[in-house]
Amino acid sequence: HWEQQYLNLMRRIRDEGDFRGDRTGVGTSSIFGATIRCDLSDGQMPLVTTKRVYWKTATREFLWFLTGDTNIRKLCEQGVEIWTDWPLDRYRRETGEEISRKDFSARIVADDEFAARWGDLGPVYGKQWVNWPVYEPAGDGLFRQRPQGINQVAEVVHSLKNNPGSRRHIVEGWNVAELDRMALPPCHKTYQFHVADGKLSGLLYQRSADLVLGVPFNLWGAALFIRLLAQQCDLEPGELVWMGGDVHLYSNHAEVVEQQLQRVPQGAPRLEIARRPETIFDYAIEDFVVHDYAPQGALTAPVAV
Ligand code: DHF
Ligand code: TMP
Repeated sequence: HWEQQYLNLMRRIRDEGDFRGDRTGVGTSSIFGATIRCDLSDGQMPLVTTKRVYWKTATREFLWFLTGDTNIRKLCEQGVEIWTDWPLDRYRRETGEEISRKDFSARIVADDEFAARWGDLGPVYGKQWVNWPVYEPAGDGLFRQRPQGINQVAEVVHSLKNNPGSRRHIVEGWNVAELDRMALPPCHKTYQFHVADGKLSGLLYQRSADLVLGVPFNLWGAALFIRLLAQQCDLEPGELVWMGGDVHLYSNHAEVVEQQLQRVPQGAPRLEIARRPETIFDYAIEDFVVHDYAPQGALTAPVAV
């Protein structure tokens, strides 16, 4: 079962991980290279049951990626604060102002100019997924940016429908030329899809994985991606293969890790998609219903910025 694989990985990193001070200064135990396989048949989803995971928040984040937006404003408007800490950190560093996260988020929502100035994460996931920039020769050795970039998601829908056997169904976030303008270089950087026997499977390669906080969201997002593509392309959901590069546990999550490792996965949550919109870009949060989700108690952990 996929959640047992998740917990086994957690235990292995706790017991055998290599300790290092990391970029954030918090410190992690880490291993390199791991896989989790999740069966998506019959509506099953990799939704962690050994603690409460806010699947609606993760879904709102995913739908936000599909709009191509990279400003946190639309997330804050919906009460989604999972990206607020990075713009907030920059604001505090550059202005020296002591503002609470709540006040910062409220100001992002209320003030257009403030949101434009401080709310953008740079050309992160959404931008690269649906509007990867393209430069073409403009003569005189100059280059000009095409008004519309490449929509990798639309292209994958097209290739899954018209050439399902292809080995090139890929959505890539790692735009080397733009990494330095991103608040964080993409963690869930590469998605590949595969069709066999009428079933759509997907593989996510995640270069860096916060196993406690990020991965439950990333598993959900990747599975959701497969479900949306499958619905749009008249395929059945197959399997999600998650692959992590540097998979780690932050030192300040040790207590939560101990608690979670004492728990046993319970039940098999299923996702129902209530409507089939015209395109993959037309889903709304109301279209998603989760059945049989009775998570164990919430476990909260601080996020390393
Ligand atoms: N940095 C680090 N150090 N770890 C991350 O997982 C991470 N994830 C990012 C951006 N930077 C990151 C984007 N995704 C949470 C979950 C996912 C996420 C960012 C944050 C999080 O804090 N989850 C809490 C609260 C959820 C909520 O606010 O609803 C959780 O308990 O799941
Ligand atoms: P890094 O860029 O130094 O690798 O730091 C990014 C941290 O955020 C790292 O702990 C991995 C974590 N992360 C996830 O696990 N999932 C995500 O979706 C994101 C954005 C970050």
